Amino acid sequence: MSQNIIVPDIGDFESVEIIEVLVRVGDQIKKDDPIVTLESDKSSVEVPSPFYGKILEIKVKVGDKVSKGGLLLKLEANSSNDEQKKEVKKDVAAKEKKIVSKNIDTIKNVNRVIDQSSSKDDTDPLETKEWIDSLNSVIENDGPSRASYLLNKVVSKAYSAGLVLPDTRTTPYINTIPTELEVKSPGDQNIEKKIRAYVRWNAAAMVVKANKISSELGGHIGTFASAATLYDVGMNHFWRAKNNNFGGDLIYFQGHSAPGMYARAFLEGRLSEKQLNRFRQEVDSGGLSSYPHPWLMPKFWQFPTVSMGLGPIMAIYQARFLKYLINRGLLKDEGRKIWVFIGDGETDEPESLGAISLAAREKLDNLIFVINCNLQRLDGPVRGNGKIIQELEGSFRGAGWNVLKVIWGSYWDPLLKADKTGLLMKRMNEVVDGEYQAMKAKGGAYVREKFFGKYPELKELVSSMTDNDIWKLNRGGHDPHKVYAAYHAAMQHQGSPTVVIAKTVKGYGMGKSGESINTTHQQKKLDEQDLLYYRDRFNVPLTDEQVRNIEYYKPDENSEEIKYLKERRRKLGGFIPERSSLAKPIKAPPKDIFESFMKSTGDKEMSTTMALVRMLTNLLRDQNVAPRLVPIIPDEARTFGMEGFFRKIGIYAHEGQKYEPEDSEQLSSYKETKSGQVLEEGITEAGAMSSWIAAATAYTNHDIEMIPVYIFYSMFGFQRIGDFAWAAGDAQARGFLIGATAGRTTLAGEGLQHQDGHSHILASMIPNCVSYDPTFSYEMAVIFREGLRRMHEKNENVFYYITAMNENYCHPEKPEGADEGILKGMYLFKEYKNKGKIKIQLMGSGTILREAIAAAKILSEEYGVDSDIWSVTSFNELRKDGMEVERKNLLNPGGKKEKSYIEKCLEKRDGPVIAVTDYVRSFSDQIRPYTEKAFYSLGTDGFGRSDTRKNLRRFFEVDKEHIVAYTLSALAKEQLIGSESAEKAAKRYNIDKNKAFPTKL
Ligand SMILES: Cc1ncc(C[n+]2csc(CCOP(=O)(O)OP(=O)(O)O)c2C)c(N)n1
Ligand SMILES: [Mg+2]
Repeated sequence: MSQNIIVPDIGDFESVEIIEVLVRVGDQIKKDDPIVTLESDKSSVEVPSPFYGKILEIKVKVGDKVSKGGLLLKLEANSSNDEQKKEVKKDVAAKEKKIVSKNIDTIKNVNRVIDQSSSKDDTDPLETKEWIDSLNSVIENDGPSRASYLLNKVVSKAYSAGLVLPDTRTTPYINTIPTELEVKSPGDQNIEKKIRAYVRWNAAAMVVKANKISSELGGHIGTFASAATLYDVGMNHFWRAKNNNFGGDLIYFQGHSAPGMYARAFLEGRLSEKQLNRFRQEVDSGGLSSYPHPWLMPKFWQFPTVSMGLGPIMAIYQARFLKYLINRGLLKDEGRKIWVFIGDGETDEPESLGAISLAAREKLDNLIFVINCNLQRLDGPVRGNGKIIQELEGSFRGAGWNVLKVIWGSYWDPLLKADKTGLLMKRMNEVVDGEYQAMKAKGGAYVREKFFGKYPELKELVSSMTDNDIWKLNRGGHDPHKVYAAYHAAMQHQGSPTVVIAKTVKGYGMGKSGESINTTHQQKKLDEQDLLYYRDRFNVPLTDEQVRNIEYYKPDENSEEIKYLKERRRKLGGFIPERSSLAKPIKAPPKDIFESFMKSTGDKEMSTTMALVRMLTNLLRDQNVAPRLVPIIPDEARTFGMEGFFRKIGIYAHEGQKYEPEDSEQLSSYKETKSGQVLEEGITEAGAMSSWIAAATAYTNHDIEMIPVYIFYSMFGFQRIGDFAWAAGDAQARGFLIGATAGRTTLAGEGLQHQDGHSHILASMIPNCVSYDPTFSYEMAVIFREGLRRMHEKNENVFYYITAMNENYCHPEKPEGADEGILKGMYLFKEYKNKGKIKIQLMGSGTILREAIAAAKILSEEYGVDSDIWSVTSFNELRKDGMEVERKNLLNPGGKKEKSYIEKCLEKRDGPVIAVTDYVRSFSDQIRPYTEKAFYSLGTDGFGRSDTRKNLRRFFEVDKEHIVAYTLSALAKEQLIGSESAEKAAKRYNIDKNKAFPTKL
């Protein structure tokens, strides 16, 4: 049966041009195969076939303009359309499949309800008791589920009766898992205790030793001392390493607890004593990084976390990206987990908690946060007047996380059991963190007096205990049993992310030198007495002499401790942390994908953003590259003309699409799907960047090479997420960052806070970031192609920052032989050499190169000044080359001088340089030292403002008229011409000499 294929609903557009016909008569096509590409003045979009079949007749050609309903082609629909029907059915079935939340009912952990001590509001205590008794009886006789049901019913009734109910974001200040429900650790506690002691000792010794060499080296003891048990239980029982059979759990270590990881690796035989002795001495190779830095220890560290707040958000998006890879069918679901260690002070960073709602929304049950609540940060208490654990519980519960509080250690269990009135729990609730901190600094007698002493009944409760017994009442985060039980529960939990909030003591075991005192964080030097105390505190088998020499302790290879430790890791698949990559390079896409961009666009105007989107669309047709592309957009796809991607490759949504989108009839309909490829992040540059980093490091963390392309307003890029970009460099990310709507005057109407004139300067500071400001689509194509080659075919650890503009203009054909220059940073675009004797070297980048080109014409035709016009695709790359060559020459004063690329380009060229960009002058000024020519730069220094492009370029003095006038003036200054032409030009173009410098306006 013959079918007509017509132009579907393309939104508000009429008469849209066909720029590609992707099929031929006789082709057998499948449903959704693209048949033509349409392009409006802002975006291009492919039209997919609604049917399976053979093409009978094509009714359109490239260049035709079409509107909704226009006939595109005729097709002989074949029987495969039955398959199509099947697919539809499958879709519907998938949508209808109910998502069963396996959320563990937290109520079921409650097995006993304690009547709080009587309050003045309790007008009838007997009645209160009856309520509590009946609840207890339901729990005992009918189980927690029934009790929970009844309570929910009562609560609903209370709400509908208009009662004000208590805030239930937080639970009492006790462990979430009751003692009776704790799963016991299968480990040998004695051996584990010894191992932990050695790790603690070696970590502290390493820091102290380094500071004997020089106190400049620094380091931290107190943080790891507080977290040692939290790490140790994970290392011995939970964290599975990457190996041939398993992808590996990913652990984000708290940055300044790094000494503990080195100390364990030393016991494991992975680091030598010599290496420990080189802690924080990295200049000559073989030293250990202060913190987790994959750039410096590429076989060890995976995640740069020490800039606080970045770890938590990067990990959330990592967990989300892992699910994305699984849902897209690129990775097996092996139940891998992402563990994240965070300090309680670190939760103050907006990035730390900023994305926790996303984690719950996306049901990231592969994510486990462990917050080490030692109640202190660097200067003092985290919440002296409150309780950080309760505050965090409220935030995480509110966001929909599974919260497991590990507050009290086992020594408290009998006391809590004996607390029949609930008074102990009441006291635990009322003490603030400042007091809890002071108690751990001041000893058992102080705790008896200040904590238990407040109520006679509590004083009585501990009357048979010595001060030492009271001192031993431990915190949950130091109790391996409690930590094990919480981690076990976290591993089992499904349907939402888990946070383990553990209470610890900062500087645990350090005694007077730094246990729970405000200066603990800074403690990096322990004197002899402190070290002896530390050794005794953890029973490290070293003699006094060995302690004085600050020797490390490592038992014999055949000792039970070393055998145990290695066996545990063997069982868990290998060592952690360890960084490696088994990813295969991506096969190069065919040349013709980029070929069309090398030709002139004729009269057709387009922006470099459109060119890039077209390039990506072409790449999505290549079977090797297509699945690996990860377009990442923070709610700006329509701004960048990328809405065509929605329908074509889908927006990733772990639950698919539960609704019929408003625009479902349209070609660029908002299509969310479980296997979607686009990461549509919403308005979060930090989140989008975290996704980009996860994708850009997938080659190591998931052994699969991905090509992330994150496109954003260039002003909200490096300026906004600069620290993430730095971390990405450290993590050896590979991918594309696209600063769109770039340039101070190009994004005309948007004004001061949108117009970017400095992102390239920021990008230039990251050593492995390669950046370009191309003008023409062939430049964009050459650069993008080379980026793919270097990063994803040759596996070079660099990442690309490319600015793209929204200004539409015609693009010329690529000049012969320009490729090398495009990539190195500059090439000769055009020469004027027939008019005058005077010459200038005119340089420009981005859209402002076009002003320079126009200025060159005026200079030649009207002033008899010839020019060489250079398209400078990257002042940043030119500077890198200039610096390197200059250094080499300085190091070889007697040797043959090498020439920088800039020198080579300019050596046979006359006249001063005029460089002009849509960025601050320091962008082009970067290359000033590498040429002996007189150098003048024009740029857009100052605050942007909204106006037309023309007016803005006049304001910032980068339009063709100013370029002409300034050039003539520069030539006069160089005594190549008289000053009259410059004066005349200024008058002619109405240049106001009295206008203030734009930075002052
Ligand atoms: C973004 C950032 N700001 C400041 C610091 C400096 N700094 C390092 S550790 C620290 C205190 C950390 O306190 P907390 O998070 O509670 O960790 P703890 O050491 O107590 O486990 C500070 C302020 C940093 N590393 N990163
Ligand atoms: Mg802390």
